[in-house]
Amino acid sequence: MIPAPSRLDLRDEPGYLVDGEVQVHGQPSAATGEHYRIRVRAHGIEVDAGPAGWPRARAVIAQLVALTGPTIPALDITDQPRYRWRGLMIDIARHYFGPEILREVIDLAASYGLNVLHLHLTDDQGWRLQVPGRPELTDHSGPHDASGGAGGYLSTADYTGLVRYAGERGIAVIGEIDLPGHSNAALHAVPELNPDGRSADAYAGTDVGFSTLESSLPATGPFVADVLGELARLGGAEFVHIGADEVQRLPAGDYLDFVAHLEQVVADAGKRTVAWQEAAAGLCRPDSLVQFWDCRLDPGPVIDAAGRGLQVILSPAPHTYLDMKTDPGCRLGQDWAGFVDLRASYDWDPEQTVPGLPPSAIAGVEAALWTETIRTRDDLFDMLLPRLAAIAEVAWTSQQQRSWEQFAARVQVHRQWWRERGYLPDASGGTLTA
Ligand code: TNX
Repeated sequence: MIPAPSRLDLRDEPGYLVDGEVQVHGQPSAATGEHYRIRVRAHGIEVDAGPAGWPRARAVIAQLVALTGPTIPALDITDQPRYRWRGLMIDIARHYFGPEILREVIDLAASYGLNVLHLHLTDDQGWRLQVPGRPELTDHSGPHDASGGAGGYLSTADYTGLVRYAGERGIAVIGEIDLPGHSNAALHAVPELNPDGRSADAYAGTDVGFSTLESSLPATGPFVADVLGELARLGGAEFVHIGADEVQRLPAGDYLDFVAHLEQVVADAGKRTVAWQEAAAGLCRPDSLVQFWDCRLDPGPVIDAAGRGLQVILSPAPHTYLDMKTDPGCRLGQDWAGFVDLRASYDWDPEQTVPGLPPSAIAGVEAALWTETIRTRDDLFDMLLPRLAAIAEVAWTSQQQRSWEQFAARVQVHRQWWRERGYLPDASGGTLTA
């Protein structure tokens, strides 16, 4: 047993994570990937990792120190993730959450080995990313939210600051500008995007599907190129998310043509496209990704897209939608996909989620926290925990190595850690012990 350090500085360079009595040494190996090995011995902690494995090893050591108390048992851990896409989506459009809270979210996601933070930046209720050259977007559609309260937006400096902060923790930021639907904030801010040339009213509410851009209007092409181009320029990942969900106001053919156009704009900006499931039949490039979410829809187009070489991210709502209530008494959330309790978020197999989808087409798993009913920082963490830990384990660990009973027992230990880190109020264990 080795005395735990009194101080653990996770910002240090790989190789020396801690000072004091426990040292970490080892060099990044030449192999690619996120694998790592940790050996805790009397003389210190040895880490060996692939180039992307260091943040994972650091997070595990931090967990060990936090959870095992004043001594760390001698042990060996060798691990690598099941899936290469392990994401969390946060909707900052319905209710705005700024850089400070998002950094806390990044820290939490990093603790559980996630590697993608997907930010849903625009929707009917608000536009949350500064776009230089188009100040009207944030001037007119930044200042309010889905409940008529004050909104906010990320400046380009805020955004690139988050990209950097996340990157230091092994997390890529994927921005989403939801097009052509979920676009009332744009239609409100930019009159020329409306067929009658008049600004749409601002929208505070939670309906979906009522707004769309029209590709036939002269202002639409330049608008799309500007906003997607800016997102691509801000960097953070090789991907840009174009949304493309729930468009009820366009004929199917026009919608799919619009998707193909958006995908081309993203490619012209040097990035790969991610789009929600509805867009599957419109995506033409095999390097694009489809994000599955709605188990009620025909999965045929998603399976066909996989047949064309596209990879699929799995966000099945009955398992990964953290805006769903956990039970009828849950004070926050919706229930259109049923109740998503801890077991529902843990006890599922990505390979069984879309019947007919080959396992080789699965890029990974992403949890989603939509914020129609989530207004405060405490609401946010109350819905994230403990279910995010469950989804992280689904994304990280092979099916055979997972056990609901063992996980449920381990989560109890983590609750105290979350309280100590301020994610949960002292008396709370998250949504499930309300
Ligand atoms: C569906 S999932 C939506 C969102 C809502 C969410 C609420 C998806 C791509 N679209 O616009 O916020 O349900 O659960």
